[in-house]
This record gives sequence, structure tokens and C-alpha cells, in this order.
Amino acid sequence: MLHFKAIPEDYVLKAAKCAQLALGCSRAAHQTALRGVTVPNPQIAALTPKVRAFVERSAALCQPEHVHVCDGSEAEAGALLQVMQLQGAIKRLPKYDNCWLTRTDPADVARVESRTFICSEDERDVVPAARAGQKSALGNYISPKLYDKAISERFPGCMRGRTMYVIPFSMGPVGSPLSKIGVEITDSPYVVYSMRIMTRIGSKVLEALRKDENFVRCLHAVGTQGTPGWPCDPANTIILHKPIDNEIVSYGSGYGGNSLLGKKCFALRLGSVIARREGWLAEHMLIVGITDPKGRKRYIAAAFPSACGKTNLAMMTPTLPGYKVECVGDDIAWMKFDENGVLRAINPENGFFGVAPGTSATTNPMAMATVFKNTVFTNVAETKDGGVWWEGMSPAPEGLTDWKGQPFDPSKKTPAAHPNSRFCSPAAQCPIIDDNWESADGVPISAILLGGRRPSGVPLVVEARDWKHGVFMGASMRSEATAAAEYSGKVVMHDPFAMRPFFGYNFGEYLKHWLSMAQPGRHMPKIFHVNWFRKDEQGKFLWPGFGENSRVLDWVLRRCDNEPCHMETPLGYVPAPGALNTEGLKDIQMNKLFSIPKDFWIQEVDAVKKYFTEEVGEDLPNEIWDELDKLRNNVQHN
Ligand code: OXD
Ligand code: MN
Repeated sequence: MLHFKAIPEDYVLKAAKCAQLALGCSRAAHQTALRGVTVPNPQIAALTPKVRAFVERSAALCQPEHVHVCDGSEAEAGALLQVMQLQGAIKRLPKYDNCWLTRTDPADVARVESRTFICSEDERDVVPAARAGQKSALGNYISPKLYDKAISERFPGCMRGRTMYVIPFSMGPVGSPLSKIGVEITDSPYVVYSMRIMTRIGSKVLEALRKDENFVRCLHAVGTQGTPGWPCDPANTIILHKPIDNEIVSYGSGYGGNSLLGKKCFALRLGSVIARREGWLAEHMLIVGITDPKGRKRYIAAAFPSACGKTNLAMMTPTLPGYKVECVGDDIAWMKFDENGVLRAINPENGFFGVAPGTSATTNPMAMATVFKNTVFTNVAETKDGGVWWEGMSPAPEGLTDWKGQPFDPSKKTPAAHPNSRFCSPAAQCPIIDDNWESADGVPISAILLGGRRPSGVPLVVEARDWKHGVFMGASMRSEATAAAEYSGKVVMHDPFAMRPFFGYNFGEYLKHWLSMAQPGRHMPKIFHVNWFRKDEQGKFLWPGFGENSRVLDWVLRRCDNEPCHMETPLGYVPAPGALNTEGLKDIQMNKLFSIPKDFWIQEVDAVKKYFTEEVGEDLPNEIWDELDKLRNNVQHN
């Protein structure tokens, strides 16, 4: 709970009345409107007592000039765009339909993992045994005392002179038994506009709250430093989660996962805690539907770290004849076994916040067909005809303006678009959005893929022998760092289940939770590890990737049918000779793609052992130690 002093009785009513005028009217007009207003605002009246209490406490703390409760209407969206243009926060991209460009402060361009914390009374709730009292790679702990201090040092008066927006939002289709509701309070119209793309917001959510009053409280403020169009406070940025209170508090950054609190903070960090409590899984996974040439449709979920091709796989254009891919989601899956023992998944999001660089008509034509309407682009380059450009889209056109607003000089090494530049587009616009993407029951999951960027040693695809082995594969995942967070360089990092930055609780307990999913009567999806990124000695990719990954999916689905098209290796099952359809592909060096170099794997086992020992310790389930021993043994006797 946040504690603040009481506020004058009619403060919110006055501010809310003013908010009727807030979007697009002058400061003087607001001040006039604030004087002596007593008429209850219908939006305020629509708030449930708990939401209203949260709004009042937040207003007392942040002292905004106005409060605006978002109804999610088109008129409101138009007004927000107007406000942002006046503030210099966005500009229209005349080349497209309702598309906008934002340039952030250059110091606020990615998630900041080092300033992202989980709060609990007991550190062990958050950090595995081996790291208690120390810095952990698997969870940043903050005590309740420091949590309160962090808030009291940043929030008092931080919205003075600004509008405080109240965004009721639903993660998942409104009313689905798998969905959850949040209320985000923010002083950033960019966040409001992005949240209306990324989640379902407004009056229909308030309506749902009347049936079930529970919601996650999300408080966000950008701070008072930064560039004129992009206020932020990089020196004091902090992202706090308190699972016990269903609370998220974020200060100082307007960007992506730091500020669109439904995404990483709610759907993954708090989501993973709620999922464990309620017996389901909240995962960093895309969800995709695949129809095979026989017309049978299956769904798979896939966990890859940030910027490793989740959006590309989720919208893949298969090259294998007769296959069709449809997209349910590109980043997050909430999955629960139903009463028939089938794992069913929803995409809790409503839009794509995709990494722009590398997206092109060749790599992801469906994303290209999605993003040029109703989209907010952030930190991409601008073309002289009012369009956008990023590295990998096409040859660089003349006359680009780079992501910092400067003329682009191709002779310099710096990119025109920031490597973590993004598009934020409504999912419904994707030409291959799945018919069931908003199904209240979710879609049935047949297989789970895990993977990362592994330039050497790791085969194209390996099937886990069973669920336990699959959980071990997830626990030992590693991947090259990307630009989605503050890391730099091509260092290979441990990223278990692609969740390292997103665990809401002790990773050892997370593994136990995954292991506990295997229960009699349940149809356990098969688990596979894939690696599209293996390179040869010259640094050239060994596998063409993108649409050609349909060949791997074909094998995966045949394995889901228990077709005996596999063979055993020390790592698990791989395609039997000739079983992976490579027809029509040239120069594929299958021996290199699937080789299992003994020295590499002995080192890999050592690295994973070191990681488990140093980062997890006694919280690591015995089953996972057993699997590691099995792997070591298999590799040594290979
Ligand atoms: C994302 C991420 O933005 O994983 O999806 O960083
Ligand atoms: Mn992600």
C-alpha cells in the first residue's frame, strides 16, 4: 500500500471535471474549470471504490493539475494525439495512414534491468538461495523499507502542472476467465496512446471491474528531466513490483517495458507470481497457429529472448508448400491446463511492440503489412517523404533523418534507427491474425519451442526426451545479448526460459512450478530447443531462417504426431537422416547444423553447472541437477 496524506474532499471531482476539458484546452481554461467545480464527473462516478481510492491516493501524492479517466474512445485518442503534437512529443508521418513518430531522450531507449526490482518481506521469495544478500542475475530484490523510500524520494509532486491519466486496462480479452485487469496511472500521453494499442482499455474494463473488483495497481510517472518532447529522469529511473500488494510503481522512463506496465511488469513479473499462485504459466512466448498440408491445425508457443525473432516466427510466411501460419501473439503467453488436461493459451496483449530493425518484406512481410497504419514508431529514422526507415528494411534512401533528429550520415558507423527502435501496432491489423486470437478459452498448445542466438555448438533443433528434460532445457538456455536492454556486445548470457529479466519470484521455485505441471491425465506438449543462428567458421549463418523455419516446424508437428522421424543424440532427439525436409534448399550443411562438438558441450555443461551453483544453489530442484548429470554423462561418452 502506498501511504499519503489525505486530499481535499472534492479534489478529484474538480480535477476530473477539468479533465473533460483537459485534452486540448489551455492552462488558463483548466484553472477556470477547476474553480468551484462540484458536479460529479460521470467517469469518476464509474470508478469502483477501490479504483477511486487508488486514484485519490495517487493524485494526492503526485499532485497533478488534472485527472483524466480514460474511456478508450476514438475522440479521446484524437485528443491525445493533439496534446502530444502540441507538446512536440510526436509528429505525423504523412506517408501513411494515422502513423506517428516519437523520438525519445537518447538516454531513455530500452528496458533498464539494473533498476528493476521485486519487493517482498523475505528476499528468498525473489532471489534463489545461492545469492541471498548479494546481487543476483535472476532477480533484483528490494526490501519493503527501501521500496517505500524509493517512492517517497521520487513521487511527491512529480505530476505538478500535468494531467494524470487513469487507464483501466485488461490483459487478455475483456471478460475471459484467463484475463486480468489493471489500472495504470501515468502522466505520459504517449503511454496512454500506446496502452490503448497494446491492451484493451476504457469503459468496458471499468464495467468488468464492477463484477470483480480485483486489479493490479500500476503507478507511472516520467519525471521532470529529459528533452522537451520526452520528459524522463534517467538518473533516477526505477521500476518496482510488489507482488503481495498487486502493485507496480515505475518512475523516470517513458519507454517500452519500463512504462507500458501491462507488458513486462504485469503480464510477466506479477503475472508469473499470480500464475504460480493459481496453477498456470505466464511466459515470454509467442503463440502461433500452423495448418499442415493435411489441413490439421496445431498451435505452438515459443520462448526466445528479446529481439531474437519472436515476431518473425509469430508472423512467418512458410516456404514449405501447403503450410499456413496464423498469429495469436508475438511476445507473451498465459497458459493454463483446462479440465480436459489440454494446455490452453491466450495472448494477454492487444498489439505488437516489435523491434523495427531487421524487419523487411523479405524477413517479415506480414509485419510490414501490419505496421503502416495506426502505428506509433519510436526511435526509427525518418525519410524525406514523411515515412520511416530502419536498418535491414531496404537500402538506405537519400536524405534520412536519424533517430536523434539529425541528418543521417551513412559514412559514420552509427545507425539511422536505434537498434531497439520499435513499432507499436494493433494486433488485429495483422493480415494473418488467427481467427481464435481473442478466444476467451485460449488456443490448445501442442508444442513448446525454446531457443536463443547461439552462434556455435547448438544444433538447429533438439527435442526433449520428456517434460522434465524440457524443463531442464529451458533452465539452461543461453543467448547472445541484444539491444532490448542496457547490455552491449555479443556476450552469450544465461537466459532461462527467456525469462531472466522477467521472473517475479525465485527461479528455483519457478522450475518447481514448471515441473509440477506434469500431472496424470494431462496432455503434456512436447518441448523442443531451436537455434536459427548457428554460424560457420567464416561467420556465415548455416541456416536461412525466417520462412524456411517452416521446415523445422514441419518436423516438430510430425513429432507431435509421434512419427518416428527422429534419432537419439546426447542432447535429445534430432531429425533422423533425411527427415528434415530440405528439398529445394541449396548448400545446407546438415552435418555442421547438427554437429555436437564434444569440447563445446563439456564447456557448456560446466558453464550451466557454474550458473546453477552460483545463482540458484539449494533452490534448484533435484530433477534439474539429475538432468545436468545425465547431459554430462551423455556428452562425455559421445
Ligand atoms: C520486449 C522485450 O520489448 O522483450 O518484448 O524486451
Ligand atoms: Mn519480449
